[in-house]
Parts: sequence; C-alpha cells; structure tokens
Amino acid sequence: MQLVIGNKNYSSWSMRPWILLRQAGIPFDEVQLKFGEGTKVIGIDKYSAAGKVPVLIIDGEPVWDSLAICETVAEMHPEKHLWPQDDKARRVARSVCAEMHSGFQQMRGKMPMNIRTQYPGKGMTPESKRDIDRVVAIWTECRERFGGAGSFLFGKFSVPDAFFSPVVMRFRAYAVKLPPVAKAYCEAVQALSAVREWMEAAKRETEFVAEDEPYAKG
Ligand SMILES: N[C@@H](CCC(=O)N[C@@H](CS)C(=O)NCC(=O)O)C(=O)O
Repeated sequence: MQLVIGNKNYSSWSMRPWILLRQAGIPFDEVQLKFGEGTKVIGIDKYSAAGKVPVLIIDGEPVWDSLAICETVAEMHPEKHLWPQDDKARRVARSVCAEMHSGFQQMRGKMPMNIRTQYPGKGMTPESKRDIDRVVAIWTECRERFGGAGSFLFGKFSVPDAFFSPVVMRFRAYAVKLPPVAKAYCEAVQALSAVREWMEAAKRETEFVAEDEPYAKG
C-alpha cells in the first residue's frame, strides 16, 4: 500500500490518512509529492486523475479523497476498531467527520495549516470565529458523551481524531484561545506519536508555498 501525500507543513488533507495509518500501526510506503505553481501537486497525474493529494494506492488502484481513504482503511482493518464500536457513538463519529470534511471554509481559508510557523492572532474574523466555536462545541460534546476514560473524542484514538488533527495544528499556529476541554484535547492529539512524527518532518521542510502563506512578510 502506498500513500501519496503533499508537503507535510501545509497539506492538511494529507495529514488525516497518514495519521490514521501511522497511529494504527498499519504499514504503508509514503510517496511525497510537492506543491508547485498555484499549489498544483507536481507528479500527481501518475497516481490519480483527480489531481489532488492524498491518494492511497492499493494493488495499483487509487483510492482518492481523505474520507474515502479513511473509510477504506477502517474497512480493511476491522480488528483495529478505527471507528467507535458503539452504534450511537459511531453515527456521531461519522457525522462529525463529514461535517469537518465539507465545512469550516472560513477557518480553513483564514487559518491555513502551517506547522513550522506561528502567527498568533492572525485569521481571526467573525466568520472564522464562528467555525472555531462550532469545532469547540463538537469536541466538547464528543468528549462529554463518548470520551469516557480516554483522552480522545470517542475515548480511544479513532478516525475523527485523525480528521481533526490538522485543526489542532491550526489552533496551535494561530494561538487560538480555547476552553479547558478543547485545550486538553489539543494536547492529547499533539502527544500522539504519529502527530509528533508528522510535525517533526513538517518542521524540516523548506519549501515555501506562497498561496498557503497569507501572513508571511515580503
Ligand atoms: N476533498 C479532498 C481534498 C484534497 C485537496 O484539496 N488536496 C490539496 C492539497 S492539501 C491538493 O491536492 N491541491 C492540489 C490542487 O488543487 O491542484 C480530500 O479530502 O482528499
């Protein structure tokens, strides 16, 4: 299995399946492509007609889009329980992943993921604040209803934690002030070995992608 990803510093969509696979201990070969002019992914045509990362290649066949990839990985590894086992919890888990997948455009646009740089306070508009408040409400509800004794949204690490890991990176980069439950959740995500590994690799990258750097000087 090969996972095709983009720049670790910037590619929030790539981060989700990479974190899921790595944290679950599922072996894969990483193929890293880099963003070129206008964030086009250089060399992606060889892997997917959709032209975007991430892509998971299984037996030569591409699975594209982070949600499809995470669903596929969970289906291939039922023993890993990558979705919560309880029916009600699993329905909510799927819903919050879908909401994350299709929404939060203002937060995404005003606060692009940038792991190696800190821009405290940047990107905070009334619209991005509304998105942030909704993320915090999701996290609070999941932790209260399904967190139990674990540190993650549904207790133990599952697909939704992989889905929200890029948001944790955004809150860190833009120093978003959070209530205690959300702050503790961000700390738990950042302590995951897979997240630490991704962050360390992102910090070593040197490519500068202007489209993803609205707050860089000069
Ligand atoms: N919905 C897709 C979005 C993927 C996406 O937009 N990826 C960006 C990089 S983070 C990309 O490949 N952009 C290149 C382009 O648009 O040409 C997913 O979940 O995988």
